Amino acid sequence: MTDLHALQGPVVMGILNVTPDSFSDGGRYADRDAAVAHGVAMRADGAALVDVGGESTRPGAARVDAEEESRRVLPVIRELAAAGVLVSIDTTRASVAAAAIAAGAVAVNDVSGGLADPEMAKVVAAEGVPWVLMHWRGHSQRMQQLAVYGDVVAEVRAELSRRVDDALAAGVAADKIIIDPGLGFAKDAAHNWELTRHLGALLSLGFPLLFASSRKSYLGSLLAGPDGTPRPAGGQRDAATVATSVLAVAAGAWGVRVHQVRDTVDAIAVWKASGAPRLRETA
Ligand code: PMM
Repeated sequence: MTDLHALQGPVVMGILNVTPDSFSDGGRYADRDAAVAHGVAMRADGAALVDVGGESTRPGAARVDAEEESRRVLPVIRELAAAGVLVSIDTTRASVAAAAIAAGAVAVNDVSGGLADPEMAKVVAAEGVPWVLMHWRGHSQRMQQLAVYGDVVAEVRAELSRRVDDALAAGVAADKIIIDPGLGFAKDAAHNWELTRHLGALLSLGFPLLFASSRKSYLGSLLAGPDGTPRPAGGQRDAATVATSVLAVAAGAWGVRVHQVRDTVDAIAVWKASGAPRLRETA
């Protein structure tokens, strides 16, 4: 099985949402051929992994059923795998993860960190694939109500630590676990920035960390116009995405998850060439 931890880091994961409604690229890659072509292009741009998702997780998004989710992602995963692209499946459902692995996916990216589906840990343990455990407090419809913290860094760290313990107890190997702070998931802009400033506290759990700021709404707020209108998603938050991704890598993140791969790969090349030390080594 692919050893993601052995990939030459920092790893850039390219986002491929095969959904009609994702917040920044919704609809663009709902067509199978367009989706496959985009995945192949992201690999050519330097993505070590392409993260295929069939259910939008934007705040307030309605859920799709497992059949529809599978119908969207499986043909795309099959074709990308056949083209030699390393694919992760972005799902909270064990049945979709299992089908995606059978179709050629080499890793599971679970925004619920195993909470949404009790079967997920069993599938991941049995398949022996890497598993991204993201910090999560509830599905999209209600997640912004759950953005309440006394100390966001300490609470996210403690909740992620519990997700890791549950994964290990279910038989998932420690060297298959990757953690993710889950920017924007039950977090407001101030929470996202606080977590970005304190990635070291999360890295001290001892696992590789994936950082996923790409085109998120807190960057739209940061870049709001003079009248306070947030900068729209699409390509207009990509420079801010690159900047936050490089900050994360410099702080010790193992990888970053982005829509626009090439600029992030270029920026990481600059960071590497500069010889600037990592503030903390990746676990
Ligand atoms: N964010 C989205 C979807 N999947 N997966 C991980 N591991 N971390 C994230 O922060 C994350 C994710 C949000 O939607 P998008 O696919 O449009 O970025």
